[in-house]
Order: sequence, then structure tokens, then C-alpha cells
Amino acid sequence: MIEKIAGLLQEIEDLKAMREQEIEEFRVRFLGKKGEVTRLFEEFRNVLPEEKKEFGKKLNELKNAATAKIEELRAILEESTEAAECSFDLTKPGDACELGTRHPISITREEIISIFNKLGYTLAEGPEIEDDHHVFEALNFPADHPARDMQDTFFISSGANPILLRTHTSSVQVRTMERQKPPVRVICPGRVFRNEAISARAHCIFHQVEGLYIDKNVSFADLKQAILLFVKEMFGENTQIRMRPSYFPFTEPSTEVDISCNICGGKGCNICKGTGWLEIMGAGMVDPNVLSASGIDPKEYSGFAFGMGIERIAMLKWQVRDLRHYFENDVRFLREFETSM
Ligand code: 2U9
Repeated sequence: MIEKIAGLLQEIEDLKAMREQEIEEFRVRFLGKKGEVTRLFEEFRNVLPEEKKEFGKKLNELKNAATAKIEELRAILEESTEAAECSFDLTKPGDACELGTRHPISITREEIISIFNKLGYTLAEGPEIEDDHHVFEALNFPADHPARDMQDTFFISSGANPILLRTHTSSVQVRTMERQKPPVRVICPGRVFRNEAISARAHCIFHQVEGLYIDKNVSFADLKQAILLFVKEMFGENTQIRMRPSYFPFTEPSTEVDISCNICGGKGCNICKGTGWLEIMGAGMVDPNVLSASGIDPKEYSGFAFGMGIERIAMLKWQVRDLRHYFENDVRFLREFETSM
């Protein structure tokens, strides 16, 4: 009997890693209702009293060894299963990597910049948080101009030269003029902020591109030609322009520029509200006061400037009906521009 137990103990010790089913078979064979250990416990009753102590000790040893081995085998199995699950299957096809799309505002901004780059304009950028001097004072805004009101501008501080969120990128051109002697030919894209109620046609944050050209003998004819070249590149060779008189504190004379409707070609449709024309930008000859404020002699130099809202240009290019689409980042809207990458 003792020998039998020793044999079984040896058998247990020799056992190597097993699959789930083999471990279960081993458990049934040793610890099951009709298993080896159970049978030996039954035989224990017939053992001579003087042998009971040694036999009982060996029997418990066998039971403990079988239980411990089962636990050990299960742990080994679990570890190897986990390792197998973690290991890479190099034959599997890779996960598709979904590419994002460029935002229509970025696409439009890059296109506008690239057209003006070809005309010799270089890029200039400046801070979104500005001071009153660069946004209003140097641009000939009178002290009581409504743009200087809290209703129109987000102010950060008050005082002699308040800090505010720029309402146009014209401050970038002011900084360029302060730094650089003419000739100046810059294109200035950027975010601007106005205290407006959000609707389909207005937003408190939007994007502008403004341009400035200062040199000797720059005329209104040069301005007209630059704009005509731009719109033909942007909206097609057959695009016409129309200039209407307007007013801005920083330009004199000032104009608002329309293009012939790129949907109906000027015949009149619901996009151009039957007029055949679409407003795209403002422009004008830089006011002599603006030149002097930044240290440029208006007797020696003249210049033109223009400004446009990127959202508006993109709306006209792709017939976007509601400005809010640009800021909501709904992928169904953004995917419309997938092919424009
Ligand atoms: C300097 C001198 C002059 C920039 C200009 C406009 C006309 C204009 C609007 C178009 C739609 C702003 O986005 S919008 O609301 N802009 O009409 N901007 S001329 O004139 C300057 C700029 C800088 C030093």
C-alpha cells in the first residue's frame, strides 16, 4: 500500500504542462469520487492499527500533492493562454488607418495665400490678443467709433491702451509697417473676434485674410488689377468684378467688391438673390493718416489694402448655407471636402 502511494506521488511529480481537458482527467483520476485517493481512504479502514499513523500521513501527503499539482498545472495553462492572446499574429491584415480631411477653412485659406504668393505677397502673422493702438488707434478709428464699444469688441482690460481680442487682422499690417520700410507687400491670414450673436450668417469667431501693398506710385488701378487677378484664379477665368463705393476708417477711397455670380454666371439665381452679383471683400487706398501713424510718409508712398472673410469665400465656393457648419466639426460636413485634400 505504501509502495502504491509512493508510485502515485512519483507520477504526480513527473507530470508536465497539460491542456485543460487533461488536467480535468487527472483531477478525476486522483481526487474524483472513484479516484485513487478516495479509494485509498476507503482502504484506510482495513489498515492495521499500528500502520494507521504512517499510512494516514502518506495518504494526506498524496492528497495534498495531487491538489497542489492541479493548481500548478492550471496556473501554467492560464499563463501560456494569456501569452498566446498577447502575441501578434503577423499574418493578420493591418487595421485600416482612417485619414482625416482638411477643414474647408484651411483649404480656402491656403488657396488664397498661394494666389497672392504668386503675385509677390509674403505671409505675415501677429497676435490674436492685441492692444487698442494696433487694432483701432493706428488705423484711424475715431475715439467714438462703435467698434470700440463693448458691444462689438471683446475687451480684456481697460485703461489708456486697453488689451482686447483683435476684430480684424489689420493690426498685423500695422505691425509690419512699424517694422519694415516700403515696399511692403504682405498677406495676413488669421482668426478674429467680434461680440456678435451666433447665427447662420454671423459668428463671434471667424477667419480673415487681409492684404497690404505699399510702394511709390501705387494706384487704385493697381488695386483693381490685383483683385481681378485674384478672383479669376479663385472663382474661374470668366469671373467679373464690380466695385461699389464704401467707407472704412483706414482706407480712402474705400470700396466693396462683388464678383459675378459663380452659380448662374450673372443671370440671376437664388444664391445671388436675382442680382447676378455676390459680395466678396472690402478694399481701398490706405488712408494717409494710417501711413503716418506707422512712420511712413504719405507724400512719398501710397498703398492699397483689402480684406475678406474666409468663411464667406468658402461659402461661395461650395455653397455652404450656414456659417455654423464650419465650427461644429460634424464629420458628415467635413467629409464633403475629402476630395479636396
Ligand atoms: C492697414 C490699412 C488698411 C484692410 C481692409 C477691408 C477693406 C474690409 C472686411 C471684409 C469682410 C472685413 O471680414 S470682413 O468683415 N474688410 O472690408 N479691410 S480694406 O485695410 C487695411 C488694413 C491694414 C494698415
